[in-house]
Amino acid sequence: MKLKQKDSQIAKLIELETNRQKTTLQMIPSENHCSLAVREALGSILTDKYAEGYPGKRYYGGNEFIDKVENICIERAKKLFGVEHVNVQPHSGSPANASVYLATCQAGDTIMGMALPMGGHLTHGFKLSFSGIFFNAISYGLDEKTQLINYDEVEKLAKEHNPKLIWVGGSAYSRFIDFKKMGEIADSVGAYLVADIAHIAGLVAGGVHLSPVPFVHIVTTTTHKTLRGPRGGMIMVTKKGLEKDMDLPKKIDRAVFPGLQGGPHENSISAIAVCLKEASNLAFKKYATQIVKNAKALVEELKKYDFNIISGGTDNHLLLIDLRNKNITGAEAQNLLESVGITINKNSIPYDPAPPFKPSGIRIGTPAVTTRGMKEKQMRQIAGWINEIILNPKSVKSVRFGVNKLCKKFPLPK
Ligand code: DSN
Repeated sequence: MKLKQKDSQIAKLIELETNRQKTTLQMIPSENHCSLAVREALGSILTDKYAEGYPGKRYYGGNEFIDKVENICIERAKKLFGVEHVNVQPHSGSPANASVYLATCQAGDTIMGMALPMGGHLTHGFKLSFSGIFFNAISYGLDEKTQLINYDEVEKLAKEHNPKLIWVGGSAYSRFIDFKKMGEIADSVGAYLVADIAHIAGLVAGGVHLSPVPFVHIVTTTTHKTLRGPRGGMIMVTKKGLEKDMDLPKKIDRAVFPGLQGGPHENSISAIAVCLKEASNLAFKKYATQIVKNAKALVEELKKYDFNIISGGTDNHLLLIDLRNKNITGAEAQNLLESVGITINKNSIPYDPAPPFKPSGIRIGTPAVTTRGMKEKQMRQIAGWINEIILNPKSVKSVRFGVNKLCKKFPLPK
């Protein structure tokens, strides 16, 4: 109400975006709908407070309650993921990963990560990211035939290049990750192993994906994807991490502040605390289980329409489709699907012959539609619409009508 009076232009755009989210299906795998409780904490007066430093050791006065909030958030994260130390201050995933580099590496060191076009992340050594600019980044990829991580190649590259740090995790990898195998490889060359679980954090918390915690030294994550919190990031140190380097918690904390960031966003941290509480409930386990069931149902139905699913399936919340047999680019499919209210994103496929801006694939995820309460039946319906609109772009009106009806039946969470 206040916003409408003070800034009608922004109020109107927020209203339009709210309506867009209500009336369309959000199927970008890295997106979700957080609860009103999370949003209430995020929009709270905590946004006004400076709190550089850490609980009990701040550079500003007036942090009596802020300290409690941050400590609760840390304790909830430690318990949920079973780790020894957590920093909840990174503003998001990239700053979390940058802080890990700052804590463990020197500029020029060799690092290894999954290549971006194979499903990795920008910060795992991509040439245009700080991680590829300041470090000697070696990329590993997927097996061309199976489209799965090629652990033999990872091992060979690790032995050849002796990296200081190895990343495991990605943004477009739909299969289980063998953290144990990665742990053995990293140990054999004495490297830090860091699991970036931004995409699967909610699945790990919900017990439907193997936790990396016993096998890696550090875990980073965002908090707004499958974990269903506000935008934010966390860095966790495991028992194995402490065994490798007792000072790792101190190094991580110093890297985040004052190394990389100034004041933490305590409103976000309070909202992360709320989401961590939600994620420790039984209902969240059911939610995580349903995300995966829905992704699998989508895969099975799309296969019936002859869609070519990368690696033949999914074990998590996302699927990647190679559209080359459908004679349509990822960009064209993204636009077409958007016109009927299905929001997905174009994506490179492994060994993609097409350029990244016009890739051959699309990436689809089920976290947000599962939050709305949709199940396998609705996934089959959505797969049918995806097929229909790609086969016959003239069917926009009828498909849009169906999507609208479905959205009304499954409103956004309260
Ligand atoms: N941008 C995120 C994603 O969409 O997967 C990764 O950071």
